[in-house]
Amino acid sequence: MYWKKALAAAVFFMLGMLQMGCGSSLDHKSESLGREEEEAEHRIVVGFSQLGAESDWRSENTESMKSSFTEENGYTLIFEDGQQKQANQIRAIRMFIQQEVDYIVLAPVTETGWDTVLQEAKDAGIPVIIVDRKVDVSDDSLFTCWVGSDFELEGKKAAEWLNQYALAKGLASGDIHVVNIQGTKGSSAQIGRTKGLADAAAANGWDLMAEVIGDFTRAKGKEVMESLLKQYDNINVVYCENDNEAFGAIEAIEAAGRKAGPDIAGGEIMVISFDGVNEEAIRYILEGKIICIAECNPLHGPRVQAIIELLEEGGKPEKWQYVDEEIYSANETVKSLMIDGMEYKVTILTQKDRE
Ligand code: GZL
Ligand code: ZN
Repeated sequence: MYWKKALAAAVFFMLGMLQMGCGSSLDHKSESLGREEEEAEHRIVVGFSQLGAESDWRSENTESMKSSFTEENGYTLIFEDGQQKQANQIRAIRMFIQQEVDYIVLAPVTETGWDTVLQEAKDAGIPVIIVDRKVDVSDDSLFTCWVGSDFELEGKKAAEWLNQYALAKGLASGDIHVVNIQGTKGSSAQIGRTKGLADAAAANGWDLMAEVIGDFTRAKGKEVMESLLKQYDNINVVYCENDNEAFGAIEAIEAAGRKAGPDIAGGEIMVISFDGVNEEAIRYILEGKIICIAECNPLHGPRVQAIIELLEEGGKPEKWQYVDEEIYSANETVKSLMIDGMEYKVTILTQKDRE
C-alpha cells in the first residue's frame, strides 16, 4: 500500500528531522556556548586601573584603551575607575592579582606609594605596564615599561611660546604677571608642567605670583581663578595645567568682567593650557580665549596593545616610550620654538580646523 508506506516514511523522516532539528539546535546551543568559553579561554585578560574621570583627556584615554582591548581583538578587559584615589587603584591591582589576569595596566594618579603593590604583582608573575603618568619606585624592574608624555617638555614649550610672544610684542619681562593653576599635586603632569613654567619664569624674570592646585577639573579651575582675581589685580597670564581648568578659569575671568585674550597691553588676560583633545578646546583657541595649547596625546590604547602583543611573542618592549606632541595656537605671532637645541613648529589653527 504505497500511500501507507509513503506516510510511514514521511512520519519517520519528520521524526528524524525533529530529532536532528532539536538535537542540532541543542548541540548548536551547547556548541556555541562551548565555543564562547573556548574563545574566552584564549582571550588575553588585561586589568586596567584607570585613575579617574576628571577631564576630557581622561575620557579620551579611557576610550582609547577600551576600543583597543575588545573581545574582537582577542582581549577581556577588566576596567576599574580609581576616582582619583590611590587607595582605590591599589585595591584594583590586588583584585587583578586575585583574578590572575595576564597583564596589569596602571595609569597612576600620583608618582609615589606604588612599591608594595607592584612587588605583589611581580611576585605573582604578572607584568605591569604604566601609562600616562609615571611611578617613582625604588626598583624600575617593578614594571615592564611606560608609555606617556614628556610633561616637562610640554611645560617648556608652553613657557617658551610665552617668551617668544612677549619678545615679539615688546613686553618687558617684569610686565608678565603669571599665575599657575596646577594639576593633581604629585602627578607627573603637574610636576613636569609646573617645572617648565617655574624654570622659564626664573630665567626670563617673569613675576610668577602663585601656584595653586586646580586638580585638572573645570570646577576647581573656576574656584581657584575666582580667588586669584580677588587676591591680585595685575594678573595678565594664567597658565592652566589642562584644558578643563582653563575652561573654568575663563568662566571666572568673564564673570569678573574681564576678557581672556592676547591683548595684555589692552587689559586682557592670556590663558595658556595643555591637552587639546577635543572640539571645545579648539573652539577656545580659535576664539583666542586660550592663546596656546601644548598638546597632550591621550591615545595610548594602540601602543599598549602593541606592547602586549610583543610580550606575547616573547619580545622585550622599550622601557620608556614617549608619544609625539604638538603645540597649537590661532595667533600667528609665534611660528616655531627652539628648546634644548630642537625646533618645534607651532601648529596654527584656522576656522577650517573646525570641520
Ligand atoms: C596628562 C594627564 C593629565 C591631563 C589632564 O598625561 O595625566 O591628566 O593633562 C588629565 O587633563 O586629567
Ligand atoms: Zn583551543
